Amino acid sequence: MAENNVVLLDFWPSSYGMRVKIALGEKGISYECKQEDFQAKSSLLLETNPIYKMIPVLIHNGKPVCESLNIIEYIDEAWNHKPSLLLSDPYKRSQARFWGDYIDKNVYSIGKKVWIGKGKEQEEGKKKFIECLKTLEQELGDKPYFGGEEFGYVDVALIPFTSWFYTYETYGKLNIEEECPKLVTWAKRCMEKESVAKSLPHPHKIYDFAKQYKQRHGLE
Ligand SMILES: N[C@@H](CCC(=O)N[C@@H](CS)C(=O)NCC(=O)O)C(=O)O
Repeated sequence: MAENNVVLLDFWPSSYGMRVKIALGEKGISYECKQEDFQAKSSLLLETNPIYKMIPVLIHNGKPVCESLNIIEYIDEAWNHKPSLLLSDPYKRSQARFWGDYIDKNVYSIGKKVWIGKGKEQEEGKKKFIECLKTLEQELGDKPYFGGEEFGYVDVALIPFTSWFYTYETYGKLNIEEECPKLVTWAKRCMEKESVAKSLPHPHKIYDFAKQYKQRHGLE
């Protein structure tokens, strides 16, 4: 399919937006990235994602695609040259979607309790967050990537959250590498890929953002 016009509506600290940038990078697709201001959402965002009014939105030749995991699948199918992000085997595809869904149901919501929560809520969040990472680490096992030998869908889904690890560690007084060494090794392996390195902001930049967010919302 012709590349033509590809626009990404994004907000730079968003792990969901990072997923789309990685997928586009893996396929070598050039695109225009437009940053959104959530206090004054653009008419383009409201028109292209009228249901959720959230980023990321991928606009391909004027047609919007919403929801980051759905966008990754769209990119993989619309630009169906290698590398493939989802494997062709139906069972392996279903497993990858299962883990993508697990990440979506757990990592952000539990992680938020670690960097924003206080007292008991934060302590419970920390425990659950490490449990969640350990579950993912177990699924990774001794494979280089979640799908096996090649970087793919589940890696794209999870790796952006590692740019927030420094923030979780700092606010939650955690040491993720001590708790989940294999997962951290996997993250370092993923960071060797240009598509990932170019799409993830520096963890200190994310921390500064988180700090300002907390100050703005009276959460410090
Ligand atoms: N399930 C969505 C989540 C996207 C999401 O949470 N986007 C946030 C930024 S991280 C957003 O646009 N928030 C704007 C708002 O809540 O008004 C996806 O995977 O794309």
